[in-house]
Amino acid sequence: MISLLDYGAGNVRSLRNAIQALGFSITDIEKPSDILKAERLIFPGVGAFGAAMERLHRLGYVGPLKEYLAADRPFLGICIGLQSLFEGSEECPGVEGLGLIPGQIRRFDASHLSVPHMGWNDVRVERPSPLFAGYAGEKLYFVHSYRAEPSPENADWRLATTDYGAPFLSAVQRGQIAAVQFHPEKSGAAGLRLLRHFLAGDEAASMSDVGVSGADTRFAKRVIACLDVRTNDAGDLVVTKGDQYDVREAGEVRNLGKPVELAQRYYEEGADEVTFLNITAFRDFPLADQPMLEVLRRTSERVFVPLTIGGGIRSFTDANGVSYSALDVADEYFRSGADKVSIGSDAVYTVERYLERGGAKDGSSAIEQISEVYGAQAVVISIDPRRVYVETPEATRHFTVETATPGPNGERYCWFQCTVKGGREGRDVDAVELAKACQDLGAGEILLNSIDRDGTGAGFDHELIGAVRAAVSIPVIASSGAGCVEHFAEVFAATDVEAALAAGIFHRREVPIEAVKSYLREQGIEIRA
Ligand code: 1PR
Repeated sequence: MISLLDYGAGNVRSLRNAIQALGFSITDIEKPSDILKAERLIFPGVGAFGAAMERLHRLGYVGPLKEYLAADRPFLGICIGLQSLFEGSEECPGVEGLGLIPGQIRRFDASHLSVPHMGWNDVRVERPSPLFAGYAGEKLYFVHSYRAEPSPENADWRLATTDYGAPFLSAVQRGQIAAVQFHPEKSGAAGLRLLRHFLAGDEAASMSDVGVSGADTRFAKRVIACLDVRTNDAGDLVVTKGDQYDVREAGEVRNLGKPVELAQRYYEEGADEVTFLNITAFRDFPLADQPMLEVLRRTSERVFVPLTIGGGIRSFTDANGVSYSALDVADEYFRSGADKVSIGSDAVYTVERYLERGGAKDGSSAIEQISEVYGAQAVVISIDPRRVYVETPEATRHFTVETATPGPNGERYCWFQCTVKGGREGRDVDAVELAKACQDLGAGEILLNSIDRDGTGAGFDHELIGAVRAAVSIPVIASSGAGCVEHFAEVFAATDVEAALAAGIFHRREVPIEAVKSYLREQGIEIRA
């Protein structure tokens, strides 16, 4: 029997799904005394260090947890579950950790790294451990802004390290207590294998089968499959695909398949993440959209890489006059299996107000509220920009680029106008200022579309992507326009984005995900195999 220390802050649905998919059942820790009764305890810490420790204290869990750990009983910490074993964290100065491992958790240096460290990286296993039995050096999925550095004081805990700027502890273990900074539940087959070792209590795994990996660890570029989902005229929820955001052909909504089946296919074909965009959610109340939530639930039971969902994340008052906050909507998406939520139109309105206030935060936005509870890494901003051409940079207050593809009247400059409602309405905000403002408000990643390139197969808009990439330190996903494998290598080389996303070429089976990955590998670009 596996006991799960879910203290009710954040999203552990993915972990529950993974444990159940591996055939184990879970008991929830509901009161302090349950901790000492546990046979095997998993602590999937989520959100911020301070909030996690504060909850543990409030629930009376700290004492029993320390006793459980002091007795060297089977324990697996994940992410904040690893960090909480230390004495404290720069994330919340003054808040005490469990203090089992000496030292402090510190933030990655965002002056020369994208932070959060979000994506697939190698793990250098430094000594044999049954946890890593059979580990063949596969990349594992990380998402965090703070990390523990290896030091002489924690040397006896050090199990694995990973490089991101400098080495950090990606796994620790002493006796029966282990913790990992990556997310095994989101790390595909390799992560599930590791999780199974802990769940099954494979302490006796044959030492000849214990993997110790090589010297270098390398962070991978991500390849993401995107599914635009909406209800067609027959009332079925379908994956569709626009041509510059127009999803109708001969009056009908294009139907490119069933959302759950397609998502599962992409997982099996090697997608590093899967994104669903509920493209008409701006019209309807998303919590009434039960089929979409059901799609998410079913997908998360069989897809073990990160899942993002966007569309309709905003506050809302329903027909009965009951008000829901954007956080309520996001809660429901997370409960249904999302690992990240993506905010489109609402981010544009938020930034308009933020700019009116002269760039001051007031805590009222969906971005701030969701990132406060779930962490910055759970909040993606989906930007839907369209080019606006001008003769000179002085012709607009917006950030312009000199473009290699001049406008219809030969204009040599353009800016990138943010739109809302699926591209239907342009606003007086540009993509660069939007990205910067959203980063300041607490977003953890930018999904950068281009209405001009969407569905054209003409390649990514490097001018747009380069401008946004240079303006923020959070990860950026290039989107719109992928037509062949070369386009992925080109966008990674030209803009240094962390991820590239495509839809049409995958749905129509024109370019399989494996082909993209093998081409990137041939070009010397690091990817997850
Ligand atoms: O505004 O918070 O409700 O979110 C709505 C979300 O739905 C936004 O993320 C917005 O991008 C998306 N959306 C709205 N309308 C459309 C449409 O197509 N009519 N889809 C739409 C945007 C863009 C992509 C697409 C890439 C790659 N889809 O993500 O997948 O352009 O396509 P390609 O590889 O085929 O070129 P809110």
